[in-house]
Amino acid sequence: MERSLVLVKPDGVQRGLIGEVIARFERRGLRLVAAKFMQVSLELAKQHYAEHEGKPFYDGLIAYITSAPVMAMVWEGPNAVAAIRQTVGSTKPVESAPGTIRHDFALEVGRNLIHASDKPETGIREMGLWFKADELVEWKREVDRWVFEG
Ligand code: IDP
Ligand code: MG
Repeated sequence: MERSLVLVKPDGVQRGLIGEVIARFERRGLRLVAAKFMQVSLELAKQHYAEHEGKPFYDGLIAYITSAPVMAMVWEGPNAVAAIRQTVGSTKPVESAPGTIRHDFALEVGRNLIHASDKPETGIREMGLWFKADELVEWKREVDRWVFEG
C-alpha cells in the first residue's frame, strides 16, 4: 500500500475547493490516513520545496504556499502515488488532461491548486515532514474488499 502527501494549496482553499478535491480521492477508492488544516511556516515551505531552490519560480512558490492556509492530507491505496498524480493532472494546468483537477479548476502553473507526491519515496519523505507518526490513522473500511483486490 502506497501513501502520498496531498496539499490543497492556498488558492484551492480560498476558492472553496477542499471538498471537491477530497470527494475525487474518496470516489477513486483511496483511503484517507491524515488531514490537517494549517498555515504553512516558512521553514516547512523551504523543506517541502527544497528540490526547487535556486529555480526562477522558487521565491514565488514559497510566497504562494505560505500566503494562506492549506489543507494537508495523506491518502493511501495500491499505486496511490501514480493514481493521485493522474487524478491531479500535469504541473501546467493547460497541459493537464480533461477531467483532472488541475484541468478542471486551474489555468496557471503558479496557481495549480494542489500538490501530490511524485514518487513513493517522496511520499514517505513528505509525510514525515508534514505529519507526526501519531497523526497517521491506521484503519479499515467495510468497503475495502470491494476496492482493493489483495
Ligand atoms: P508538481 O507540483 O506537479 O510536482 P513541480 O515541478 O514539483 O510540479 O513544481 C512544484 C510547484 O512549483 C508546482 O506545482 C507549481 O506550483 C510551481 N511551479 C513549477 N514550475 C513553475 C513555473 O514555471 N512557474 C511558476 N510556478 C511553478
Ligand atoms: Mg513536485
